[in-house]
Amino acid sequence: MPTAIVRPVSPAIQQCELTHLERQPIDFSRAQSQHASYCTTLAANGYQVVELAVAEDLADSVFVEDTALVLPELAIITRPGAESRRPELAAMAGVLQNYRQLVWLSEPATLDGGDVVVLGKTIWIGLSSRSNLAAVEQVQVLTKAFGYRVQGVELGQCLHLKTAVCAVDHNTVLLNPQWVDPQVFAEYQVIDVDPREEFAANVVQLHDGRLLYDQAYPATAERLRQRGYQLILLDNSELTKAEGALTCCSLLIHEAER
Ligand code: CIR
Repeated sequence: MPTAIVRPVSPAIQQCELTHLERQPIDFSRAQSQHASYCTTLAANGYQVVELAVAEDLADSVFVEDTALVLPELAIITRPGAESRRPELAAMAGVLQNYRQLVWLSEPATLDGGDVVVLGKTIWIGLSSRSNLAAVEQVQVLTKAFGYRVQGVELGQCLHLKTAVCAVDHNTVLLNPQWVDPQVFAEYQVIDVDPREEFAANVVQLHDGRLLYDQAYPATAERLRQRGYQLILLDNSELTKAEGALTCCSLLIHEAER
């Protein structure tokens, strides 16, 4: 059974890190209920949902994706670019060691999991304000024996690579050409987001090929449906204000690459 590791929204969420957005009030109880729906949806679609303990003082701890990169062969515990987020790692490592052999990045590497897109044996890493070339080099060394190629990707004015581009199947990406050069992904099929929906590239690929998608982007949702993808829509309005998208809120462990 595939596994989804999640963590409750911290009561400190209002003090989250923000890079490209202005701070807005976040409705905590609404954020909790939207996150609960996210977890219930994963459970209803075949995932064993494993919840880490709430971290009262770690504002961004709901965004578990940033703390690790899980591959079929091993898991890499990241070194998040924002120092405030490094205390999030211990709880994730404690659970992830039950599923994978763990390895750790070290200084000077910084990496947020939101900057990582894996397509087959290629690991794309966004060179964002959070993730650097030293991380590209370390991930390459750690994964070389398993046949991975690791590539850095220049990014425009967005937080993470997964804000700009996500895989929707093993050979297709959904991409915002304002933030990432489509030529970089020329070896894949590319679907552009609707230009009115700049944050619409973030999408969670479920184990059965369906996609968890944010209901705030109906025009891009329609593009995906027309290409034959089945979507499950969710409301993520509150965590969007914390610069978090749907992929950020889980770390999915699939037994084999699709
Ligand atoms: C941060 O700036 O670190 C959080 N407020 C948002 C992190 C979102 N994570 C993700 O996109 N993977």
